[in-house]
Amino acid sequence: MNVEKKVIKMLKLVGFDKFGFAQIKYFKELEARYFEQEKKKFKTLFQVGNVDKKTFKNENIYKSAIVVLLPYKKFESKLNENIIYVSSSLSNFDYHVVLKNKLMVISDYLESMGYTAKIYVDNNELDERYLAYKAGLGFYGLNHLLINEDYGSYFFIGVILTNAIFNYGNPLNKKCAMCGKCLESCPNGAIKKSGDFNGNQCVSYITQKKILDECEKDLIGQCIIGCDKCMIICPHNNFVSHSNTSIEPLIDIYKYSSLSNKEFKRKYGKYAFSWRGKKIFERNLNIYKQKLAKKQKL
Ligand code: B12
Repeated sequence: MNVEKKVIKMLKLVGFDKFGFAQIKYFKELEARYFEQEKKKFKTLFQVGNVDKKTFKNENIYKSAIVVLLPYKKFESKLNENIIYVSSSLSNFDYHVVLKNKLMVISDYLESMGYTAKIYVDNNELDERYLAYKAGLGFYGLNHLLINEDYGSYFFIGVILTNAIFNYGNPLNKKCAMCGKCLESCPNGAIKKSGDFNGNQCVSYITQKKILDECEKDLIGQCIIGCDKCMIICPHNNFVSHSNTSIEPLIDIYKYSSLSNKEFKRKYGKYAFSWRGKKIFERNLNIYKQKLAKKQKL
């Protein structure tokens, strides 16, 4: 069995239904897009790594990216306003841990055959969406999320860079419907008609930022960490199933009392939303609480 067949067998064994292979080479088209993004000052503090790293300009170790998708469910709250919640993407067990554990099996396997293998999940210098796009796993939405035909945009991406060589996928011949619903639903104008996306205006970013100005505080709502508005409204997600599995992180703001760092970690540490820590969680909760109190007084 060749390496590709062996890797595919392992990927299926650890439970991945959607995966693909992208060739690592100098991604010139991506470079132009990043220069444009930097010029427009749309870059957030969460974006790490320089353009040369993202575009593999001087790459000489890795030949391929193995890209996997991990689906999750839609959580659309119809709860009373005393309850706060977090984005669907952050309300389940931490996907960084889930993906890394599964990918470790594959990287160990590659290394046992003498190949190099390095795992990447989320906060790193790669442009994971672009690698998934190149592997043929999805197309870009106007909201900049990658959309897969079966998962919609409700999935996380994990990557292994390796020097093994595979048969590579191709970008899909499919496009976003461009209905503009995501643009209309965006609370702060992050999604632009031009196809640009200003991460600094994205409410998901604002909920996770350390320091907020008064205008940004105004944007904190009932979903206190992350934002799903441009996903919930997207017609490419109409078929994605709902979940009420995020029961535990739903919190009654009048029953919640401040936790110590240790208690917060013990109670919520396994959920993805806890990565920004107790301070930001409680800050946002208090902003929303004050807003609600004001509204209820009127
Ligand atoms: C920084 C970051 C953020 C920032 C900034 C996002 C942004 N768009 O700028 C903030 C905090 C706002 C954020 C929010 C979210 N994020 Co985030 N984020 C990241 C991270 C760590 C880096 C992304 C980055 O550098 N963005 C910079 C911008 C410029 O990238 P971009 O918008 O994709 O556009 C670039 C290219 O992809 C390309 N491009 C864009 N459009 C097109 C079109 C074509 C045709 C081509 C060829 C190329 C192309 O050009 C652009 C360069 O200028 C990645 C993980 C990773 N390492 O990749 C996760 C990641 C992108 N995030 C993810 C998720 C789940 C989210 C949220 C849904 C979470 C939430 N519910 O709150 C939101 C969605 C916001 C949105 N609409 O994009 C997933 C995306 C999964 C998916 N299906 O697309 C990722 C991949 C994490 C993961 N491993 O699963 N995120």
